[in-house]
Formats: sequence, structure tokens, C-alpha cells
Amino acid sequence: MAATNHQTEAPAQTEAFRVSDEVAEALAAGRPVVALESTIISHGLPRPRNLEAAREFEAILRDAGVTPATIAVLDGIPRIGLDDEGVRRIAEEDMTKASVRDLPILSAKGASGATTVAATAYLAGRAGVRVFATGGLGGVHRGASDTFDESADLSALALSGVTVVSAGVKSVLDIPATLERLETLSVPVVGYRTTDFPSFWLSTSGYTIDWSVEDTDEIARVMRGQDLLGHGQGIVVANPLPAELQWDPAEHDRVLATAFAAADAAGVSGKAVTPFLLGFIVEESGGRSLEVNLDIARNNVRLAGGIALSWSALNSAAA
Ligand code: PSU
Ligand code: MN
Repeated sequence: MAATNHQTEAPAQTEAFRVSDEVAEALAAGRPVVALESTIISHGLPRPRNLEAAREFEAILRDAGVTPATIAVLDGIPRIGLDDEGVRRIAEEDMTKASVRDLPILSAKGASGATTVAATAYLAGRAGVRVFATGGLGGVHRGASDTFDESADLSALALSGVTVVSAGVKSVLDIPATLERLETLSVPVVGYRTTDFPSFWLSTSGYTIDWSVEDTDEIARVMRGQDLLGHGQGIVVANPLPAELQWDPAEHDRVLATAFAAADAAGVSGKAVTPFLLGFIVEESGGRSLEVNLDIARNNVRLAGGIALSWSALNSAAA
């Protein structure tokens, strides 16, 4: 049958995803690897700081002896581990924000996308990367009982088998509802040296979680326990910034109230809500929220690196 133009132009779809050589070698040798998401770079941080940040997160891991695996979809192919050019593209190109459900569509179209926590955790899990660092998780939005707006981060995490380090969820979300949903989805939530769930820019939220873990070896043992039970859920590690580095709470509350009003006035909804609020908050805080945001991400990347080292050590001791 003669191919139509449409068919001949379609990209070849031969790969589910592509793991970089560096990441594949590290995984095969049982060396530590940490996944990094790309939506935080493309939609969560302003240019040009986002490119600097993407490079810095990778450098923090390399300095600790951990292989970074930044994840994004480039030209239809999910990549686990990017080269310099790939990192530049996620920071500088206007890419769609891609959740798990967008992956097959990007594949069909040969299009690029920056992966959310949901899509990153999904792909990391498929590739065998067990530890993932992000800034803040998506969760249940305020007003979700009317809008049904709950991030796919929660359901995707529940299926990923990946340990995600975050500074909790932003107070733009409904924090207690998010914690309830994580309970329903049977996702273990542990605080790093705390039982006070952090709210991203602030080190506390006033909502208590059941468990705290004391060091990265203990987190690796939780992962082991999960594997022994054959329980495929991911694990949420909530890692608050030290209190002296958090955003000033009064300023935080003022800016957030303004941001909600602006989102309302602009009529944003759906997947545009999170990027709108984040962008607005950076502007309105005169960049202060951005500095705290970067401190949070660095802090999470460092802890994730430590967990990956502990995980690798635990498994080589067992081998
Ligand atoms: N929360 C943040 N910073 C972010 C995001 C969430 O504090 O950059 C991004 C992450 O990529 C997350 C996504 O996976 O937003 C969630 O979007 P949504 O609420 O549309 O699922
Ligand atoms: Mn949503």
C-alpha cells in the first residue's frame, strides 16, 4: 500500500525510552544514580537562572560521586540522562509540560516535553533509577472538591517504586488533603529528621506525619523493606529547609494571597495553574521566593545523592 505523505513524515517509533550511556553504565554497575525532573527547569524557574540551576543540580550529584539522570522527552523520545545540549534545550526551548498521559502523544508527534514529577518518576522507575530529587510535589489543589484538580504526581508516584525527595508541597495546595490522598494510595511518607511536614518555602506546615527517618541508611532500609514486601509504591521523603533559610512567613502569606487573587482574576485553570502561581510568586516577591526555591532544590538534590549512595552500598553489601 502506498504510504501517504502523512505516514512518511511520521517519525519512527522504535524506542520506549533512551538511557544515556553514562546512566546505563552506572546502573549496570550498581553505582548511585539520581533522577532529576525537567518541568522545574522549563516551567518552574525563570530563564536564564533555570539553565544555571539545571547544571548546578547535576554538578552537586557528580561532586558527591553520584550520576545525574535528568529526564525529559526530546523529539518524541523520553531520555533518561541528558547531555549538555539536552540540558540546554529543556532550559531554553518552549516545551510543553508533560505528564504521564502525554508521553505516547509526544512519541507519535516526535515532539519534546519537560517531564513533571509524575512523568519523571514513571520513566525513572521504568529505567531502574530508584531515587529522584525534585523541589516540591504536586498535590491536591485548594477547591479540588469542586474542580477535581489533583496532580497526577500522586497517582504516578504510587506506581513508580521510586523514592522522591521533596520539600513537601507548596502551601498553594491543600496540604492536609494531599497527605490524605498519599495515605489512600498507600505511599509511605517519611520526614527527614522531622515529623512536621514541610510546606516548601516554609520549613513547617503545622501538619504532622507519622514517621521521621534519621539518616540516609535508614531510608535505604525502608526501600529494601518495600522491595521485600513486593510493594511497588514510591516513597516520599519530606526534606525541610533549615528554619533559618526558609522564606519569611509573613511575606510568604502576603504574596500567596495576592497570587490566588491574580489566578482568579486571570481565570487560569488545569495544568496552567501551577506554572502561573509559581511565576507570579517569583515576580511579586522580588525574586526572594526564587532564592529560597533554589536552596530547597539544592538541599533535596544533596539528600537524594546521599540516599542513592546508601542504596547502592546496601545492595553491594547484600550482593
Ligand atoms: N511544584 C513545585 N514546583 C514545580 C512543580 C510543582 O513546587 O515546578 C511542577 C512539578 O513538575 C510537578 C508539577 O510535577 O508542577 C505538577 O503540576 P500539576 O499540578 O499540574 O500536576
Ligand atoms: Mn492539575
